[in-house]
Amino acid sequence: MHCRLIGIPLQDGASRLGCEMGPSALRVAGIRTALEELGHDVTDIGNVVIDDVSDMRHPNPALRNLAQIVAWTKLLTEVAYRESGNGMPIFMGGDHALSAGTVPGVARRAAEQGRPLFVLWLDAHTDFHSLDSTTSGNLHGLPVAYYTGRAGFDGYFPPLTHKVDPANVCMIGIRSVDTAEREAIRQTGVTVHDMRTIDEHGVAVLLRRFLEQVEAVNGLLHVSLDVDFLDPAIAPAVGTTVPGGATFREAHLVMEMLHDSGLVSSLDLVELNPFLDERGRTATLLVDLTASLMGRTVMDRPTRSF
Ligand code: 5AB
Ligand code: MN
Ligand code: MN
Ligand code: MN
Repeated sequence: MHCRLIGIPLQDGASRLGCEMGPSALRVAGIRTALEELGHDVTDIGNVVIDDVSDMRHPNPALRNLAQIVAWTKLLTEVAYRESGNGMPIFMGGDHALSAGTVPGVARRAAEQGRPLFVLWLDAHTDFHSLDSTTSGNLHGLPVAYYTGRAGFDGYFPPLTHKVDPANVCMIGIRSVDTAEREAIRQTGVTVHDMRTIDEHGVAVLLRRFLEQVEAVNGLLHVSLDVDFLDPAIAPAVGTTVPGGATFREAHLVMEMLHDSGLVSSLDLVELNPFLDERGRTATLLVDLTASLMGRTVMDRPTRSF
């Protein structure tokens, strides 16, 4: 596979500074070598950055860095569209606001290929606020609402040419949902597997069901991995830790099954805040999870097994 590494030093969507160092930490942790060792051919296109922006006003006074995030969204939609035509893009964030650009960009590519796009959202949070409903004002809490076409973004964010059908979005790992998000998400067809559901059924059953759905219609699959999907005990380098997250083996199993499915066409690695890390262990874990997704196994397996 030809992998395209894209650094996105974006931190304006989060309240804590430090995500802009994410791409560097992933490079230092050896993401390129890990992929090359698996036989992939890798191009690192470097970091992309926005130009200076002027202010943008909105009735919600809580909103932070709206003009910046709008500029990132426009830029990243273009970059994601372009790079998804050159191989498999791996978007190295940067905070989760970047998915407001990467997902619409790959959605446009999928539509051109006549294939539906699916999104696997691995996160503690649903990121389903509108510009009006967020009370923190942190725009990394909005991307899913935007790319699925929730109302309230018009006149601020770029008009969506290709929205993702909410029925094609599956969230796993959820354990922190604001009241406004809960109401809004209930009215969509988004599948939300919270941690209790994982405890009761096991992550493999839930993921297999979703992968079968993607495969049945020859879909493309975008995976968005927020560091806070993982339990903070194994992944401390994130500003929004929530206890009770995915374990080391649950996370690797998800990645291994994704690899076996052969369906993944693009990946976000987001919310890594190296300033909060302990000797690079979270960055290293993200690189190892990416390697599992791209084919690293303990033993050869006789058949594919998702
Ligand atoms: B992340 C919260 N819902 O809106 C908000 O880390 C958290 O990209 C958002 O999932 C977390 O501020 C955004 C409380
Ligand atoms: Mn998130
Ligand atoms: Mn999160
Ligand atoms: Mn976060």
